[in-house]
Amino acid sequence: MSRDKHMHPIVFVLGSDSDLPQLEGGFELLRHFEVPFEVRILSAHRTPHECAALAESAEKEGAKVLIAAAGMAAALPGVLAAHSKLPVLGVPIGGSALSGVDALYSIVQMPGGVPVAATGIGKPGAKNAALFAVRILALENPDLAAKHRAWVASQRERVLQKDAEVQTKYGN
Ligand code: RP5
Repeated sequence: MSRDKHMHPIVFVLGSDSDLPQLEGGFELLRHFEVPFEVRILSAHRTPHECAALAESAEKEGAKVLIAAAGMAAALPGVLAAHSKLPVLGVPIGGSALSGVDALYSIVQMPGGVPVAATGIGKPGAKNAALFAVRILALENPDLAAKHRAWVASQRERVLQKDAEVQTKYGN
């Protein structure tokens, strides 16, 4: 049986299962958009060969975007980008002695020629990585683009509702 096209379009790779709680918001958004995704735990330092193998096979197996989340000396996004031509989004994980700034600096300081798009640290970064991936997929998926537009509109409505509530409460 051919092994082509058996990965979901979005593949999360986490450096450790201890990173999972910071990614949940991103998973939730992709469930909302009904975009299939999968989650792997592979470390650039602890499982370097498996990381390279996943990145090298991801494109031909159907993945479109790799989201790599890692903390501390966060080499994972860069290693995946070095072994794949897919777009790689890097999410720095917080909670280290340096509060995730270590991971942020590791992820944004890629040498020229090996691109990784870095998000903010932790939970907001995970949500934005998911939304960024949705935007990439929506370029060639009008239904997903429409769902994304509706989600942006609902976000606007939520803020305007809060604005109306505080204006009432504080008698503006
Ligand atoms: C990184 O080291 C992982 O992404 C994680 O954020 C951090 C600590 O990993 P554990 O020691 O909790 O497995 O590679």
